[in-house]
Amino acid sequence: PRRELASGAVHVPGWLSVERQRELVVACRAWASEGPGIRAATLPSGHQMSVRMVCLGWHWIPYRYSRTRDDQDGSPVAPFPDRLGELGRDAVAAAGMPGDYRPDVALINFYDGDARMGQHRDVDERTDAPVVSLSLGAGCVFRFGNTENRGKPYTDVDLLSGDLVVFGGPSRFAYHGVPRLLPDADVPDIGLTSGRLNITLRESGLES
Ligand code: MD5
Ligand code: FE
Repeated sequence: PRRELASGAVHVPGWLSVERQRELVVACRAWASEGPGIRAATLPSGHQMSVRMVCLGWHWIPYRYSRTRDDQDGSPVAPFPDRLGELGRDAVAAAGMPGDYRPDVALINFYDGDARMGQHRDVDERTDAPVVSLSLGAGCVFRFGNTENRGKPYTDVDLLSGDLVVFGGPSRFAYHGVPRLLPDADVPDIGLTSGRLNITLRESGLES
């Protein structure tokens, strides 16, 4: 069952099996503990994000991509795994979208109970290919906005563990954010005792 939130934005609740969710949590733990580890990025304002992030393929720093972890120890970013490319292609197909999909970046966001993400647009990629979003663990309120400004109109959607959302077409550059997490109760046993993980897959459009 899939639901169009807006033109080009498709929500597939429970797309990931519990087994797949467990495997992804294990993988995220390994990615987050490799090299300099997971970090909360610092914005140009000097504020630190409350979300902690680890990147594969390209390292995101507000507001650019680098092959090296320039705001950590400068080490090369970990490679983008083939199996995430396959997962991304499966996801875009499940959303009913046509075309090749060749993601080369994964951004893995970890939200503890107090973390949130303010309204923003994802404009650091050099393509208009869709963004694939996979949610694991605690649910959240996802605020899906408009393409004009941070404010209204917006729609609040609950994203739960195992949910897929693909943002393409006219929804690719909409404002969006995560104002809060939902209570941890009712989260399936996937090896994540608290907090939320979100994996996004993207095409950077950058030269390798
Ligand atoms: C999250 N992450 O739940 C979200 C999921 C981020 C981020 O926002 O930048 O890491 S991705 C949601 C998204 C991506 C691209 C476009 C749109 C939403 N959109 O047009 O609404 O941690
Ligand atoms: Fe975003």
